[in-house]
Amino acid sequence: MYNNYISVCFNRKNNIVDLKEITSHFAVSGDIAEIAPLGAGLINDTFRVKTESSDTPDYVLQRINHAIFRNVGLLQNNISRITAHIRRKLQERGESDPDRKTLTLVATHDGELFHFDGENYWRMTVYIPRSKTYEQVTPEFARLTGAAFGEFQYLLSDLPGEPLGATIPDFHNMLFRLQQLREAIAANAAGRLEKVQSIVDELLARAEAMCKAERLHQEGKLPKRITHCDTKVNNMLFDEKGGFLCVIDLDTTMPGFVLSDFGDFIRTGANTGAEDDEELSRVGVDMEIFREFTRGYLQSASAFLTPIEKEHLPYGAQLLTYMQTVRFLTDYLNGDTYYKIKYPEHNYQRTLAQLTLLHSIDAHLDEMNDWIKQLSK
Ligand code: GN1
Ligand code: MG
Repeated sequence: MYNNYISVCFNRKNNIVDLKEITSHFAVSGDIAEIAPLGAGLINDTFRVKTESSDTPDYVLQRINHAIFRNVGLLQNNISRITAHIRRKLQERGESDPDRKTLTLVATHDGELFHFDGENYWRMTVYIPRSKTYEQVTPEFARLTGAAFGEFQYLLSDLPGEPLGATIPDFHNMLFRLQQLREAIAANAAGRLEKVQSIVDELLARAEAMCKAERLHQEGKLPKRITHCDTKVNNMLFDEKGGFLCVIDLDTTMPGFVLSDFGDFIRTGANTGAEDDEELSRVGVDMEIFREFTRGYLQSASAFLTPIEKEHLPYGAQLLTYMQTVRFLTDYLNGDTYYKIKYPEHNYQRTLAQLTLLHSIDAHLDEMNDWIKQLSK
C-alpha cells in the first residue's frame, strides 16, 4: 500500500510513515525529488529515493522485515563486512568500476548502519546508476550470472574474522523446513489442509531423500561456505548493455551449501514460467538456461568445488525447488503469515507452480547429470 506522489507508506498498524522523514536520518547528498516503490521482493519493502540533481546519486531505502530478520544489528554488520571485503578485493585486482560491482551502505548521521523509528528498522544503500533487474534471462545472461555467482562465493571464501552469523537460523536446513511443514499440518490454522492433502502426501513421501545434503554435511562430506542463499534471478543487477554488475539482497548471505545458490538460480532463472504462474503449462525447466548457467558457474567455481559438491548440483536444483514448494505450502497452511501475497490463494498457486517445476526438473535430472559430467571432463 504505497502512495508514490506524497512519499508515504503504511506500517503494519496502518499508520502513515513519512518516507522523507525516514530518509532525513541518513547521510544522503542532495535534495530528495521523489520516493517510489522499487522491485518485487516478497519480504522487505523497498523504495527508490531519487535526488534532484544528476550530480548526486539516487538511493535505495528499505524497511527491513523485522519479524523475519530478528537481529537487525547482526544483519547489517554482516552486509557491511561482505560489501567492504568484496570492494577491497575488486580494488586490489584493479577493477575499473567497483562502486557498480558491489553495494554501498549509507550510514545514518550518527554513523549507524540502520535507523529505528520506534517501530520499524530502515536501511539505505546507494542506487547503482543505470542498473536493471530481470525476471528471466537469456542463455548468455545465464552464463554470466553463473560465473558471477561462482565469483561471489570465491571472493567471500577468505572473509577475515569471525564466521558470518546466521541472519535466519536454519534458513536452508531442509530438516527444519519439514518440521515447520509438519507443525503447520498439525495446527491446520487456516483450515486449508483438506484442499492440499495430496500435495502434502507427495512432499512428505520425498522428505528423506530431500534431506541428503544435511546428512552429507553431518558425515563431513559436504562443506558449508559463505553462500548468498537467495540467488533469485531478480536479485542480480545488470548494466545497460547486459553485462553483469553485482549481486544484491545480501540479507541471507551466510554459511550454507553451494547447492543452495546453484539450485535457487535454476529454480527462478531457468523456469520457463513464473514462480507463481497461473498457467501451469508454462512452467518447466529451460535446459538451455541450465546448461549455460552451469557452464558459467563451473568456469569460476571449479577451482574450489569438491567432487561431491559438483556431482550434487542437479540435486541442488531439485532440493531448492522442493524446499520452496514446502515453504509456500507451509505458509498457505498457516494462513499466509510469511510471504507477501497479492490475492488470497496466492501461496496455493505458488505451491502448484513450484511443484510443477519440480516434476520437470525430476524429468530432466539424468540430462543435467550428464551435462555436469561433460563439463567436468
Ligand atoms: C524471498 O526477499 P525475496 O523476495 O528476494 C525469500 C527467499 C525465497 C523467495 C521466494 C528471507 O526472497 O528465501 O526463496 O522469497 N527470502 C526470505 O521467491 O525468506
Ligand atoms: Mg529480492
